[in-house]
Amino acid sequence: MPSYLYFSPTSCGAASYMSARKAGLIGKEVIPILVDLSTHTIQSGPQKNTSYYKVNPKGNIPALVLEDGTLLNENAAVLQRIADYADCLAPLNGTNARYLLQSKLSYISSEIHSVFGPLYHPEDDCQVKLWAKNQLGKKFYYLDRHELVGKDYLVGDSFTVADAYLYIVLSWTQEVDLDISQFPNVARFYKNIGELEFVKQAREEMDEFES
Ligand SMILES: N[C@@H](CCC(=O)N[C@@H](CS)C(=O)NCC(=O)O)C(=O)O
Repeated sequence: MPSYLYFSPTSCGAASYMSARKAGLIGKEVIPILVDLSTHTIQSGPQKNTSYYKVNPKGNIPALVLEDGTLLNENAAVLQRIADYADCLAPLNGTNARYLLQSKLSYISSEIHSVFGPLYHPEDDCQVKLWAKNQLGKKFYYLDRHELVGKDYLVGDSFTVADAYLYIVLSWTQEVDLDISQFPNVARFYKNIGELEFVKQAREEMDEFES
């Protein structure tokens, strides 16, 4: 039995799709299902045109409905579940490197991803937006000076689900007019991940899903 990944192409759920593509899981262990986040409606598969809230009462993406029907959500957990279907996207469970991966996933989720929220809400106060941009600047500075110095990946020397997650949240900087060129290691990381063949392939597939 496969699991079902609910995603949309530009949301954080795209990190799960990219990771599943990298590991060759798409269409096998992982069946992707497109969701329109503006209406919370499922856009593909047998549940097409039904409310996404019936699958995930939180209404957010990503969600992974596992083989036994269990609903798993929150990026940090979903990404690790996907990694564990393969053996190339995360260090082994129980190792220090795996705990390090969990710490990076939590950092991206709580310190970076969540701060983008106000920047996507036109009705939010300018002061709040300014605060969000300042906060993100501080986080990118930290990544630039500490996490990504001379490194291509966040954990170890190969691509993990943490890289997929960071890549997707960095892609939002263009949409909210945040310049990352002042953080050269962050900008290099974003460019290099974007040039990986499976990332390009995943992006094309996700866009085709939409049309
Ligand atoms: N805490 C959640 C946040 C997920 C989240 O914010 N997803 C956004 C897309 S990037 C979403 O689905 N927004 C629409 C909504 O919440 O209704 C996680 O880490 O997975």
